[in-house]
Amino acid sequence: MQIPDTLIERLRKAQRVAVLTGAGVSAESGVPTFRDAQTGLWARYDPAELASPDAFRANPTLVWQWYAYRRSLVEAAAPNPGHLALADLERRVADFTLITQNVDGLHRRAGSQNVVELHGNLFRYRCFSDDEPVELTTAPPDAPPRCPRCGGLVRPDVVWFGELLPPQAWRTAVAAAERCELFLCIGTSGVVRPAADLPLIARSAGAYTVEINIAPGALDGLLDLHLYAPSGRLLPALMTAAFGHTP
Ligand code: BV8
Repeated sequence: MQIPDTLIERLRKAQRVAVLTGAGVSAESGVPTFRDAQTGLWARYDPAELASPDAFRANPTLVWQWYAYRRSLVEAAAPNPGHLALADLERRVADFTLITQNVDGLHRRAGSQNVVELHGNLFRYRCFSDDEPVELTTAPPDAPPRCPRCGGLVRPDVVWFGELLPPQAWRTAVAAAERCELFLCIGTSGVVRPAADLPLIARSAGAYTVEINIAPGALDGLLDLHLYAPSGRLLPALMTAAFGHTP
């Protein structure tokens, strides 16, 4: 695949890099993307309907089982070469921030250290009533457990539609977008706000912005460069071109 020399040179010289990833970077690990057609018994549900406080209030067992199903998919998955390339890039860049919309934890499993999880994590839990964290050694598959403090329902520690992003995570992400010289936007449809604003914040602050995706989406034409190839192939190729070696 043809990677423009300008990107290779910019990456090789970059001191301040920010990356935003979406579900597309986990696709080659076998984890369905958020807007892939759902399969099996979940085929008839719209993820955006299930990923909401109203859905959990209306049917906590159904929503809990959907997240248990997604945890099982992630537990069966492994980081792919795209995740590994980003962990390698972090070790090579002085000021590197990996911002993810993903809740699957695969960047950390790949070795990324400084990961900003904008939308939470499937493997963390909190009480739906008092909003405090709840430690679970294992998550029961069938129904949400009860909070040991107040007896409220336990929910996954993810950000649902209509909910605020974790304020510290959002501040960290915006600061990284505003100070970086190179912003890579990888594997996201660019439809969910405020995450999708980050590449535009970076560009308006003077960064060179790049989209890596398999198809044009909502960000098409808005960034400096759009490269269309699977991230699990393109990212290792980019690292090899820029640094001559990948793990
Ligand atoms: C907020 C966690 C302030 C849960 C997710 C009305 C009321 C309230 C809010 C709104 C409203 N109208 C609009 C909003 C804002 C709303 C929003 O943006 N809605 C959109 C849909 C219009 N946002 C919010 O609600 C946010 N909060 O605004 O708070 C507020 C509060 C109250 C009132 C007003 C405002 C919270 C958003 C977070 C929602 N939670 N996830 C869970 O995962 O279950 S978002 C969900 O979409 C995903 O989890 C993911 O995080 C996010 C983005 O999806 P992508 O990662 O991009 O995945 P997708 O499947 O879409 O695309 C995959 C891409 O990969 C594709 O482009 C594909 O081509 C590409 N790809 C595939 N394979 C590959 C590849 N690329 C490269 N290589 C490959 N191999």
